[in-house]
Amino acid sequence: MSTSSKRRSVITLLVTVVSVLSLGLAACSGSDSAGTSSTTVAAPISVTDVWARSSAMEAGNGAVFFTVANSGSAADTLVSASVSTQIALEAQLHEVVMMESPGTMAGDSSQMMKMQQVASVAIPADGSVEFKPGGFHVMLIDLTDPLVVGSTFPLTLNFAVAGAVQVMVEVRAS
Ligand SMILES: [Cu+2]
Repeated sequence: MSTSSKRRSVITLLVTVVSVLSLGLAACSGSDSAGTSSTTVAAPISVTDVWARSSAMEAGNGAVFFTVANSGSAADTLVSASVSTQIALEAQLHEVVMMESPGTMAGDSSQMMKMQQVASVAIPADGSVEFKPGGFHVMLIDLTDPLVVGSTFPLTLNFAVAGAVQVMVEVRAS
């Protein structure tokens, strides 16, 4: 008489660390049809998967992400980044840090994400450092024009040992 129907309850988990996943997706979306390579090698330093997104939360600013790999046996240090004033007033090295929210309600252990400028970023020997949402990034201060998805622009990364490495940044939606 009665159909035994199983009721499936779907539990939605709000995962706040999506940045790791989206980075993986970004790495997989290899659309190399444009003919331009965003990979620049200044051995032993290589910079890959260079992309930028404009940030609605930071009006007028943009963020650039990439992976720096060091295949050498000596450590290097990213000391600064620079960009044409046709793109932005200035490029800064930033990191995102988690802070306990000062005004938390009872039982609420919320954390705030805050970004701050860093003087340099160490690139270990035979290792790599990911600049990604929620972590290290290059902040483009006071964009001259909004970053248009699909456009590209050059960015220079200055390393203590490898010197200036110019990369092409591809603007993506996220
Ligand atoms: Cu920033």
